[in-house]
Amino acid sequence: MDIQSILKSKMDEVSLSRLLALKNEDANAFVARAIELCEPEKVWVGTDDEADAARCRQMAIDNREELPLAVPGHTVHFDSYYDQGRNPEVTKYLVPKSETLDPKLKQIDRDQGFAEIEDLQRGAYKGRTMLVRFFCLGPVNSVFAIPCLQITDSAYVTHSEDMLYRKGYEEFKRQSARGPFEFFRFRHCTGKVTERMTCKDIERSRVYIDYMHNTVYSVNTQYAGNTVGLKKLSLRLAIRKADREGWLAEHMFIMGAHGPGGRKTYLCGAYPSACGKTATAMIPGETIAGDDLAYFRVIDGQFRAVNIEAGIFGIIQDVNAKGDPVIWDVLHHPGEVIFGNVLVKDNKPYWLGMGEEIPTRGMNYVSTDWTEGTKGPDGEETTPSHKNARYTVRMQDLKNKDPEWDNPNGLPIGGIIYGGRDSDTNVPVREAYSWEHGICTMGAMLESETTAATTGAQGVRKWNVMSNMDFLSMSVGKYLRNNLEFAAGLKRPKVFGTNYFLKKGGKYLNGMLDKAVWVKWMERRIHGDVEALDAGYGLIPKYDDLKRLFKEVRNKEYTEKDYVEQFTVRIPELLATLDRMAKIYDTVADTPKVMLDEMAAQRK
Ligand code: SPV
Ligand code: MN
Repeated sequence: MDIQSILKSKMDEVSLSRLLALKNEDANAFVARAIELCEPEKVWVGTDDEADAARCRQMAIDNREELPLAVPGHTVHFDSYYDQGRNPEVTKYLVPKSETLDPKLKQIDRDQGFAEIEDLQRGAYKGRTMLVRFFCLGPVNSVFAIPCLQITDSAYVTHSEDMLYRKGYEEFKRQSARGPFEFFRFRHCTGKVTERMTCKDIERSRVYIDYMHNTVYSVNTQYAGNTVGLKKLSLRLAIRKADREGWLAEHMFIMGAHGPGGRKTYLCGAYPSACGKTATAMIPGETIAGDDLAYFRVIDGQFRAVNIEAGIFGIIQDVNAKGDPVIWDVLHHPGEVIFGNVLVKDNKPYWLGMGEEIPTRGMNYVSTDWTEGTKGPDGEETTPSHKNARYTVRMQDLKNKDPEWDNPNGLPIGGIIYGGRDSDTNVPVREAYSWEHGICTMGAMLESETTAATTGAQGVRKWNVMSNMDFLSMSVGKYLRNNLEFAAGLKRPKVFGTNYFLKKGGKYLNGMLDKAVWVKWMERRIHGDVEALDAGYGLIPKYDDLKRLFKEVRNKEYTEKDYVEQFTVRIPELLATLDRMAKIYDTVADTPKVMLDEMAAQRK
């Protein structure tokens, strides 16, 4: 059958005319192929109309992918017990025979992988409605904008995208009218489900990335990090596109840090999952422009970044009234919120660290009738809410959103932060001597003790370049070189390293909100308001400045003892880090020379 006939066979007049109005043959072909392969009962095409978003949300409720909660607008979604985080084990790049990909990246021969994914997706939409939606990474009508086509049988996926991204149907049309353009495309199939609407065929879960064709296929998956095309699936494609076009795609938040006299300085921050990234972007008193994904471009000679998302898919554990008042508020008032993998009792969501008593019985990621002590299907201990339980909210609903967060030209960036998680090595905050020093010894040497945000063992120290390691779609060396060379000759942001997780005798040395002080210090440093001490591996704050800032920001006495405990330069541990990194970069085929030089200088 030709493409038009395939489309006509499953679409009503409205959907067909919506798709054809785009005048994009590439899009038509991608939709037709999904119909042929996945065999949906029918196909529905959405536009930017709010009614279409509402329809997807209602569909998610009608098919029980989401259950309504007591507060109007709130729903809960459960993922399979085995699909509670990104799954690097089954996420692979499809590599054509003509290319060699860095062996550090999970990969499979393109022909073999493509055949496998087609097999797994064949007939996967039988008896279901195939949803076709258009969204946009970055603001529409902007140099940053990348239109995206999402195909899925999960209304929850499209509902999440409606909350997390800008609509892209009109943008798609606009760009189609100008001639051929690149768009990202995603084909997701939930696969077989249990009566709880959670994935059954976990053994056959796959996420395959075809970067040669700007396409990602995902099957037998439902956790948003594995299914929502525009989130981490798109990041892998964007890193490639950025490489071709001379910009950067980063796993970073963007925040406005407020200084004296009404001054505001934008900071970006890369932190591995569950290392305080969203919490930093949400620091009370500052403004948030984005919490997860940023694209960098040089515009009019300025280093600028944009939040390519329009919402937050945040970790809910430890969100409480005291530490995160803004999110707490959104999570307790009528309005659209999706809770993921929390505990539900009497239609009310509960999670670990919420600062309230949590029921010992309820519905959660393990069972519809979970009780304390219930073991998981794998015999493991379970918790009332999963450690990677999440909330999905819109930027527009946040009281502390930066007024400029949606600026189509992005925001000028004054500082970049690389934040790891270690209990015994790095000081809470330090500043790089130069862009190169920061990229190499803070970004490229970023390590973190693993958390629940990805499947696998927790608490293991893991190397995570710029916190982007899971999403690198090219060699580590090339990615580093792109960062090193970006905005050369221009005024670049200052680079900082943070660590909120130093411990002594098993206890954290810093309070949850001490990060507010480090942010103020970085803001002051960017403008040269305060001096710093040379710690040999970067510049660290002077005691008097911190004492004053702790008083100002936290109304807290900061003693010399606190300072000495936190800012002691731990030379044996730092040398051990360099030893680990020397070993790692020895195995990177294309380590830039600058990286080796910076490591040697650091050791000295
Ligand atoms: C993260 O874990 O970094 C997230 C959530 O932002 S996920 O979509 O799983 O990547
Ligand atoms: Mn993330």
